[in-house]
Amino acid sequence: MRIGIVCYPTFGGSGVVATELGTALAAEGHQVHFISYSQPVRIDLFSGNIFYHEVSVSDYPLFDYPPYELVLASKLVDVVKYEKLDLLHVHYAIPHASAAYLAKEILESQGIHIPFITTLHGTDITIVGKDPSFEPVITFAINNSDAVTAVSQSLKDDTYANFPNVKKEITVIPNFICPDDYKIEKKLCQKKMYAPYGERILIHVSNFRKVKRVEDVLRVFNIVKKEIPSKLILVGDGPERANIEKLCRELDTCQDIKSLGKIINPEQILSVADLFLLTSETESFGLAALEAMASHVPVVSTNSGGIPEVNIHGFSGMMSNVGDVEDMAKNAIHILKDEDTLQQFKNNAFEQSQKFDIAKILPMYERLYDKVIGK
Ligand code: GMT
Repeated sequence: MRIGIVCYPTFGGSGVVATELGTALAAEGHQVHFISYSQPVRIDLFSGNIFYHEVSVSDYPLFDYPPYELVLASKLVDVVKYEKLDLLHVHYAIPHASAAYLAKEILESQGIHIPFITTLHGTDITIVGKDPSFEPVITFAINNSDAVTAVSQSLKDDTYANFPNVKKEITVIPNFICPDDYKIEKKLCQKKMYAPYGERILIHVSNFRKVKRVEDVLRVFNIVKKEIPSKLILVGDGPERANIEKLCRELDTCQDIKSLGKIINPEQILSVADLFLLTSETESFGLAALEAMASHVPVVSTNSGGIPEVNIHGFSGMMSNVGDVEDMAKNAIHILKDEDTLQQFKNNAFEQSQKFDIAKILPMYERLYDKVIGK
């Protein structure tokens, strides 16, 4: 099959999922064409079946807001026609779904039929999508997709709740991990570098947006480290970074926190961690938590959105209400307090992550592709 994948190229979860999915499809023998405004960080163009088409946005002075959606639609028309694609799979509704719809209509007028699938990832529905000014376009694009998927049951429910005029059937296809990526050697010397006296290592990976409540990560850590000698590693970057630096000074915890910035493949650093903290206000799935679990790292998280579909309370980690830093710290201390408990949680976290093995998830997408192209 010849598949066009439209995604954001950034470090965010939807771009990672799209990239890993495309890579796995290419390994199965499909021809995969990524279409984005910059090359997605994790794609391997040497693998043979993977192609990349860049959308270049014109900076003509008249455009205060460059018309990305229109340029993307034109690019889709071009790539579908000349690469003879069988279908388009767009990740993140805004503006990818409406651009795909426009491309589909243009191609239809030229006698070319191209079905498109929209995968909803989270903030396109829960945060950005709730802005009423987007509602009619998102509703229309979802209803007119040939198929729609959501990465969790919670996101599917949120879509129907936030967009009452969405009538389209939504299929839940959860996010996944590629287990081979996590078969890496634990480097003891690296662990010692971050925790020279055998302290526990807590970790948080995100894009440091408000929705992640990274300040709660610091507050939880501040309580934990008073009970258990520990260090905190922060991976990622984003708009909240300056506030976080300010807070670590206020709490006087900077000497125990290491900020690593953006890392393309976080598996290596996850492999030295003992506990992952995910304090988000809302999270449609929580791919970062799943990646931690695949690295044998249990998760202390909030219980919002789709997180309970990934993190099982008392098994792979523990959950608390959003903002309840005392409870999250209590849970972290419970998991970290002794070797046996920690080892049990680590084993369970890994076991839970294997439910999301790409080998189980990929066929769900392939079946959907067959269905929309009428195989
Ligand atoms: O987490 C973000 O803010 C980025 C966002 C994205 O689209 O890149 O992540 C969303 O999609 C991920 C992949 O499906 C999910 O694992 C994240 O839970 C989801 N983020 C939110 O819902 C806040």
